[in-house]
Amino acid sequence: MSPSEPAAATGTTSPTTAEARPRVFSGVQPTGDLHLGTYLGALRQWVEHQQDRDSVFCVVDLHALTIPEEIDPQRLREDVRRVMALYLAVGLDPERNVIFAQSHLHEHAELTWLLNCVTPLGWLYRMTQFKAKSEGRESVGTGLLDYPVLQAADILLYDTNVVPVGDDQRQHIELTRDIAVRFNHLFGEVFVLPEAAVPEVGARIMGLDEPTVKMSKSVARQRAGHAVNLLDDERTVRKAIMSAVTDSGREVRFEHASPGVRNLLTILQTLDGRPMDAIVAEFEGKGYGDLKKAVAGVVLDALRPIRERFDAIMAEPGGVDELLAAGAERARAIAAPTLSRVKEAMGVG
Ligand code: AQP
Repeated sequence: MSPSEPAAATGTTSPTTAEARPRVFSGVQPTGDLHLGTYLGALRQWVEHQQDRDSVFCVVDLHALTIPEEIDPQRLREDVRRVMALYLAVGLDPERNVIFAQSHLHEHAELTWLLNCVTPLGWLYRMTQFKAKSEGRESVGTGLLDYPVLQAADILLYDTNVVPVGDDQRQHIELTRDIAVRFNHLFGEVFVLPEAAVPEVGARIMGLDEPTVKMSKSVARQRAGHAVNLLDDERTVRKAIMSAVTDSGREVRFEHASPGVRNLLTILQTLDGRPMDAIVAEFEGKGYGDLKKAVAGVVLDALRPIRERFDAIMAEPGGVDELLAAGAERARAIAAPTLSRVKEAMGVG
C-alpha cells in the first residue's frame, strides 16, 4: 500500500521543521470493536510507517459522546481499553509511538473552545458527516456539529504534519487546515498546517451486505454480515464474506465490475499486495464463489495473529491501563506547550 503522501506542511513558526521526521497524528473512536475498513483505511498505514515517522495515536473517546442517547458509560470505558489493546495487537509499538486516550488530557477540550471562537458556523454546517449523522434525528446535540473542531484540536495540538485516514475524513482534515489558517491569520503563526494521507487502495471499504455504503461500526452494530470485525471468530468472518452481495454475473473483472465485486477485489488487493491485473488474471474462468474463498483466506490470515495478540494483551492484569497512563504523560509533554502558545497568542491564561 502506498498512501498518497503529502510533503511536510510549510508556512509555520512551529518547532516542527521540514527536515525533522514528519509528525503524524490519527485516532479511532471507541464506539465498538474495529472493523476491516478501519484496519485497511487507517491502522495499517499507521503500523507501516511507525519506523520513519514521529507518531501520536489517540483513542478519541470524547468523540464517542456526540450522540448522548447511545452512551453506555461502563461500555465506553471498556471500549477505550479494547481499542488501545487493538492498537497494540495490530502492531503499534508503545515505545516508538505516543499512544493515549483523548479524555485523559484536558488540553483537547480546552483547545476546542478556543478554536470554536475562530470557526464560522457555516463551515460546520457544510460537513457531509454532520449532515449524514444528523439526518432523521429529532434532536441533534451541539457536540455532533462541533465534532470536527474537536478533531482539529486533536490534530493541531501535536504540530501534526500528516494525518493518515480513510477517504471519509478528507473533508475534516481540510477544515482543520482552514481553521489553522484563519487562526494564524488572526493571531500570528501558531499552528502547523496538516495534510491528510489517504491510501491509494483501501481508503473506502464498503459494507459487505450493501456495497454502496461505507463499512461502518454503527451499521455493523445493527446488521450481522455488514462488516468483518477484527475480533470476529473464523466462522463469522467466513460467513460474512461468503454472503457478500455481488451481482448476477459470473466473470471476475475489475473494470465495470459491480460495487460488491469491486469491494471484494479491493480487500483482496490490499491484503495480497499484487497488482489488480495479476489478481484478476488468477480468476480467469472462475466465479464469484472462488473469489470469496480467496478473500476469506487472506482476511483470516491477517486477522488471526491480531486476535491472538489482542487476547494475550487483555489477559495481562493492569497492562493496558499502565500503557494508557504512560502514553498520556508523553502526550501532555507535547500538547501542553502548544496550548500555552495558543493562549498566549489569544491573550488568555
Ligand atoms: N469503511 C472504511 N474504509 C476505509 N477507512 C475507514 N475508516 C472508517 N471506516 C472505513 C477510517 O478509520 C479511521 C477511524 O474511524 P472511526 O472509527 O474513528 O470513525 P468512523 O469513520 O466514523 O468509523 P465508522 O466505522 O464509520 O464509525 P461510525 O459508524 O460510528 O461512524 C478513520 O481514519 C476512518 O477514515
